[in-house]
Amino acid sequence: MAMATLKALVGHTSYPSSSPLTSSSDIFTPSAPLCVWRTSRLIRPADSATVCLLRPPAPEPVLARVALARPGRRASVSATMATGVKETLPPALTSTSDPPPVFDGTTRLYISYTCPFAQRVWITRNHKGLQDQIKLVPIDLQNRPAWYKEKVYPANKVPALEHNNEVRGESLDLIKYLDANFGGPSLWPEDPAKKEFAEELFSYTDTFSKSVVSSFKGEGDDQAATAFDFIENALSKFEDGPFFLGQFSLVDIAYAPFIERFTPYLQEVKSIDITAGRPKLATWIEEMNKNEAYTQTRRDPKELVESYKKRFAAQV
Ligand SMILES: N[C@@H](CCC(=O)N[C@@H](CS)C(=O)NCC(=O)O)C(=O)O
Repeated sequence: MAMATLKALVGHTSYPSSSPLTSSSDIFTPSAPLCVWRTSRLIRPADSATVCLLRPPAPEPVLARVALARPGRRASVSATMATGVKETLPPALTSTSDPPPVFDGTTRLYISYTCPFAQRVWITRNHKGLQDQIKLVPIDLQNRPAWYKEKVYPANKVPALEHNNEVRGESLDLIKYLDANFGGPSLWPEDPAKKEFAEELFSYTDTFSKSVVSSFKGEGDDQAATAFDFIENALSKFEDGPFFLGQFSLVDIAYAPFIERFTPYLQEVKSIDITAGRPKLATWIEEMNKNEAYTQTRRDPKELVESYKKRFAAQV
């Protein structure tokens, strides 16, 4: 069961990617306080990064359809929308790209195709069927356009959401914001016990990531094991479904991009199968991999492993 789960995770062949003509990065940082940029004023500044994972240029995905991949032209890739319709993903904007017409009334989600924090908001947008209402604006973080910091989001990070003449940041705040302010299926529970648990699990996300990343840095595997045991226990709390709160919710979205990255790296570099002895986690991964809103945002696990290896392998 555990190996089958891992194969399911590693064996899929179609991933979105940033433009093969550009490079991108992903950087892990803990959550910072809510940032809202109201056309000209930053209300609360974002925190600085403490743990970073810098990704090298993404290789072309195995089955991504690449259009216009000629010198001087930008490439775009396709992904299946939650509705079953293919969404053409725009190329990542670079230092030479013109800015979009910011504050023209369009709702824009600024992401990096490789950023796990941005991926949370991207999944939420997809799951709620907001592809037409929220335009994706991918940014190449390694070759970032200056206008992004100057005109869009002074914290200069992704994700950021431009909506109603404001730009908001912070992935966990943003997924709640999307859920509360846009249509589509609700992803936050009504039940008070589930609500309380959802908040608890939101608060644990940074501890989870830091604990696992500490094992990548050669600080021992105990903390990582404890973190995955916490997840297994959390998945056991509600019996009415395979997800953290029973039914699929923002909590699953908050964890998925990180578990997606940690699973293949731990397997390949440390021969640790995180699902061994954790049947709930194995089932959760299987269920997540059936969710199109998520799978269209997923990265190639080989690429994830390579990028982590570059950063951490020497320290293991
Ligand atoms: N706490 C933030 C973290 C966002 C974050 O660190 N994003 C990274 C990319 S994965 C970023 O934009 N880094 C650019 C930088 O720090 O300059 C969130 O949850 O949204």
